[in-house]
Amino acid sequence: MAEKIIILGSEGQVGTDLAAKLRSEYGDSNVLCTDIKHADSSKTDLGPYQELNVMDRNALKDVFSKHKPTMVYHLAAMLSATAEQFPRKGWDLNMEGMFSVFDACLDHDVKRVFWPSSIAVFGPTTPKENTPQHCVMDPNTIYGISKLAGERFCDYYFNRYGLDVRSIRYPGLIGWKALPGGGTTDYAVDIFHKALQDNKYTCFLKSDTSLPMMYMDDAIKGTIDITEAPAEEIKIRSSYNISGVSFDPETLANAIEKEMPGFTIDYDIDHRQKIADSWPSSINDDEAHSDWNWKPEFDLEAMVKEMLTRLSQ
Ligand code: AKB
Repeated sequence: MAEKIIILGSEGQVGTDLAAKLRSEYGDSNVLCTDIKHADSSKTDLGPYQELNVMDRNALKDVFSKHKPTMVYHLAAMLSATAEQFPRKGWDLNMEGMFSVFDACLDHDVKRVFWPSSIAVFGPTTPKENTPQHCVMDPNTIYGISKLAGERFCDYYFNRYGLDVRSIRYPGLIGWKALPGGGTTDYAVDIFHKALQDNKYTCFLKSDTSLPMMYMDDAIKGTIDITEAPAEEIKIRSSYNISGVSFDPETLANAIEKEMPGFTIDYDIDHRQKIADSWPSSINDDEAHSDWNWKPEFDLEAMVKEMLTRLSQ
């Protein structure tokens, strides 16, 4: 049977790249993109699109009844920095959105669901370097708390109701097709835009704040690979650590400067520093390697070259 896919939150940073990749693999008409945002014809001309709020259970029911998805990618969420400004709204969207989507999947016999977690599930007393899959997790942001609770519900829905949820803990994601919105790692995308516009960048994190990051192509590959892997390979039913590259703003700025001589960075630290300080600086992803063959392709140099080339086109 042909796969029918629904992406919830398709207008976001991950959704934009994921939609393009899934449509090229499965055909435009087999991938329905949905988002709370109104999309203009530059998006709706690319394939089926529907405005949809994931918290609206009746609307979800209508869309699922009509399109009969076999796979669902649920990406709609509020990221770390915005959720700290609106904690209650962040919690409601991230949790209630997840429940309404998981329940709709159960009601409509959806074969598989992808739900993204984040490195934000870790906290200040988590081992910072090479953070293992299983360790102390004490997130102190509302986003991290909602993601850790969400992971427990992935495991619960799988064991209690048999819902085949797949999940990975995204690090900061760096891509050129869409801007991130409201995250702590957003500087690592913004810096490329400002480098090309002004040849300088003012960073809101300290120069030596090392965080786990990943080029978007690797993240999309990981997302699709885990969702399509045979069920017996998925041994962790909460969420998998995955790792790409780890770097701090100064190292990234140096790598950009190599490609764009004269590029400079300065620093104006804000509230996001506190969030970054509570997260790991690098991630151990041995379980993802051995269970479903995860392997990233982009290192820092390749990513910088690709970002600058794509954005200047
Ligand atoms: C954020 O910064 O909030 C996200 C994330 C690491 O999940 N990019």
